[in-house]
Amino acid sequence: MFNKILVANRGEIALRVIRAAREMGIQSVAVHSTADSDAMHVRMADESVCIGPPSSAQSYLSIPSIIAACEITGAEAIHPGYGFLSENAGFVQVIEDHGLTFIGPTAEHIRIMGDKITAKETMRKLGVPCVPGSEGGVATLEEARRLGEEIGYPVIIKATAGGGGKGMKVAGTAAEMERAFQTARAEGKSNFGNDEVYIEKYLTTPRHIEIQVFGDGKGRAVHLGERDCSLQRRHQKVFEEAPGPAISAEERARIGKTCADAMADINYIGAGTIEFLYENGEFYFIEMNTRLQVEHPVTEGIFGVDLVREQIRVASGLPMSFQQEDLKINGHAIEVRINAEKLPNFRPCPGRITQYHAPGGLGVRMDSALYDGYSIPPYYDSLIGKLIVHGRDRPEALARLGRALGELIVDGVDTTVPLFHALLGEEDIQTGNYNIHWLEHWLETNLGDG
Ligand code: MV4
Repeated sequence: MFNKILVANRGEIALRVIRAAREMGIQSVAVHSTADSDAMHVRMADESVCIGPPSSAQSYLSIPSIIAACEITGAEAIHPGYGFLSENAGFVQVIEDHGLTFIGPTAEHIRIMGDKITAKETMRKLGVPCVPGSEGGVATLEEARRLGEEIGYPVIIKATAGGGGKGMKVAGTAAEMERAFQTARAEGKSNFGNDEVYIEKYLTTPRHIEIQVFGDGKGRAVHLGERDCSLQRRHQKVFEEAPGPAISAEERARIGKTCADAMADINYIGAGTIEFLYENGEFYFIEMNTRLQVEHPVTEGIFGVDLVREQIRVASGLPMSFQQEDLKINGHAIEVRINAEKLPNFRPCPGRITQYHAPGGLGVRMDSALYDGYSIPPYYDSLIGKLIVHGRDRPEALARLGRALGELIVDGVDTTVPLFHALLGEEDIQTGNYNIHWLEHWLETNLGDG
């Protein structure tokens, strides 16, 4: 096992990794920008290194600075958290070239899943059900038109390098194909330097269901069920739960085994998430994320396992501490993302926290790097906390969420907390009756957002 690891991230996820390391008797090194000298992750780590000015490009994304911080402190491994360098195959390569260990998947797996055409082709060959569509890339408008007729409208054109909804255009009819095809290509080129696109049947009212997988890199892999992350605004998740309210135990076991077997086949190592659209009882693969996700705590809640601890274990060469038979779901968990944003337009709202009080009690987990008097810098993501509740069943978790939100105090900045109070009053939220379009529709109707 490692003696010391470096955490190449900030905020709540940096604390999450430092906490796992401490429980394992591993020393932690924080890195930070000059804007984060007073940040909680710097205070909580055993050591810290300033790696650059405020801009992410010159600090949390600066590979040479992070490698230098490892060399200065003697850290043997790097945990990337989520975002920043977590899915950067070149970073993994540099880490290995310096004799260090990346706590995450191989550069090759990151590369395969980072290109969506390659990811889909790989998953299809592994027996994972995919959205009907083109086999590989579509190079010409003529081919796109032919496929539109073959698949049947509506179709969606996606940039292979796309992300966050960029480089994705729906063509509802043949008449809309030219514009959708050219726009998706142009967005792929300008945002990701890659104009390759592919085409899929457009599913009109699916849920976003993602399967948590975990591998040891040696041909063993398990699944930890699904999360329903359908409640999103502009491709940002705001509310996530596990298990999914629409997924049966039989469906879970079946798609879960398909995913676990696929990961075993490719010797996947560490945590991964296989994203599906779910409609009319069918799962359709769309993408795989080769990292620990923001919403991993809901899975930890219902399975009672520490995913970061497992990541560190397998990265050091140890086996996973559980097998599939050991993984049993207990109750229900819900996460809400608390952002420093002003409603109704979700405008980022950095500033000084004059008072912070975290909720507590049975079944309540608050992952946050806030403290009284902390100033949220304007340079980074507006996520300031995640409130995760666990109950014996979904109604109990919902009631607990309402109770915990009532205890939470974040003064000095606007937050998304009022949104969650309002959502808890909605019958569709109470019954789990929602899909990927529900929240945007609700926001438009109730806040005039959009
Ligand atoms: C789709 C889709 C419908 N049909 N693919 C959005 C971002 C990217 N991760 C995939 N996305 C979608 N792909 C097909 N074939 C609808 C979406 C989509 C979406 C997916 C998940 C959660 C929220 C969403 C909001 C709008 C569109």
